[in-house]
Amino acid sequence: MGESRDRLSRVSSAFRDKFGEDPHFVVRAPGRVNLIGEHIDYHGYPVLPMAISQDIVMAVTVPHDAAQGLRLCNVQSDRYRDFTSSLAEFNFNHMSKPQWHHYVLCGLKGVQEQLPVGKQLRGMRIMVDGSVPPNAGLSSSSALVCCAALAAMKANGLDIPADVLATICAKAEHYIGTEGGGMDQAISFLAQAGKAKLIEFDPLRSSDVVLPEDVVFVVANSCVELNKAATNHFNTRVAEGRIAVQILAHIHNLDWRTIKKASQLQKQLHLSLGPLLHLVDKTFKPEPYSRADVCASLGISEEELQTHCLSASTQNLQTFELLKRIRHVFSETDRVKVFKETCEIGKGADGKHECAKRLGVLMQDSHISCRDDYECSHPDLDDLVSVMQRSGAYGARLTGAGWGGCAVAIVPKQTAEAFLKKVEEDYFAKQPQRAAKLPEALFITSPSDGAGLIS
Ligand code: ADP
Ligand code: NG1
Repeated sequence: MGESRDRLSRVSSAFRDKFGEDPHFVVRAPGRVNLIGEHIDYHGYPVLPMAISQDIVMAVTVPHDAAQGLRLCNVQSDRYRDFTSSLAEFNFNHMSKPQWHHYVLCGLKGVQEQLPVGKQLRGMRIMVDGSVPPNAGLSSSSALVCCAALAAMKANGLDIPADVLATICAKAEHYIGTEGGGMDQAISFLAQAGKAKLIEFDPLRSSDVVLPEDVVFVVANSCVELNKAATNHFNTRVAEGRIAVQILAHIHNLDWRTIKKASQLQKQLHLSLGPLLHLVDKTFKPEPYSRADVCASLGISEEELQTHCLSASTQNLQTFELLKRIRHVFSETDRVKVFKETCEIGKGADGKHECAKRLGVLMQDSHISCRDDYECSHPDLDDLVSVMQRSGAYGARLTGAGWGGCAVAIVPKQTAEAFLKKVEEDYFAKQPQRAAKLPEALFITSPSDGAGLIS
């Protein structure tokens, strides 16, 4: 509570220093930690995140002069430079590496698209203050997009329901170029203090997941940063998954050109996850597929491969891992299902320890699948997960997109302090640049509230 008051007063005072007036309102949107269900939201499958207390806050005024555009500033002005723009058009060109203001523009454009044709967003002065570690898998980017959308909604007197805003923001963040799912924006808007959520898609909905009382979740940053929009790793995985789904659809005489997600395929095949996994093992060879292999499997030309299977950023891929990627998608989906069921059974049961142990095993298996099948880990992150496991966690796994960033561990409450000390010694103290990032890089987290107006 004290901390959020400090943040409010910090952003308000930075706003006054910059613009010489008080902000009209302050909004916040939280980051998240995903407990389980990685890289499956864009296949339409449920995920199980919770919001964290780290967030993006924006202090905002709406000038009377309608001609005023956007003036965007950041408390960390040395890292995130001031940006000024008209709101008549949104420029996402030249984004080989997106700048921070592009994420804000995504949120604004998402709301702009809700206005009647010809109507423009009102100008805004915005001061941003963020506490979500950037490029760490805790969704700082979506917190920024969601916070900007919320600011635009308030500034324009609109009243858009949280689930609609979440969908708007998920779509708008695609302007950055990463073809993510909707998990981050959904939990940022739909989170409730004290509750982890099962987020389901098509249509978007959320339900509470009661976590065991005698555990805590600990987040640790591997201190390896990756800006996912600056590499092609993420979209390559999306393309590989899509192609695997399309080949399975083609083999079963479905209209494969209209099927893009594993969940669509599953619905049309009427199969449960076990038989689907069996089918995957039977269908795909372990070696990477060449473009010619994919064309032959689908009975299409190179041109059709480009139109029906590849996105703008994946047109030039030469090889595709299909078996491992789609095996991860189905096995991870199954783990989410079992995780949720285990939490339900664990509620009020005597075997609480057993429940936490089972959740730990699922998290551990999820990490192995991300590391070996989805290949979205990093050696330092693997090391951190092993350290967490050895330090007394029931289980640990990378969280978020991966290739660096954070791990999350489920830890007995009683031994949490000893756990933190051991992880500090065995991971952070080993390298000065890691030690310098403490305490922000290692913390116990509990589910925080979703995005909203805070002043
Ligand atoms: P994440 O896993 O944190 O979402 P991304 O690579 O998707 O990582 O996005 C991180 C980007 O979000 C940063 O490079 C930066 O452009 C932007 N960002 C994050 N936090 C802030 C902040 N406090 N202020 C301004 N921009 C931020
Ligand atoms: P982060 O960790 O914020 O980069 C990304 C995607 C999610 C999801 C996860 C992997 C975006 C905005 N977010 O999250 O939708 O696919 O990776 O589970 O693209």
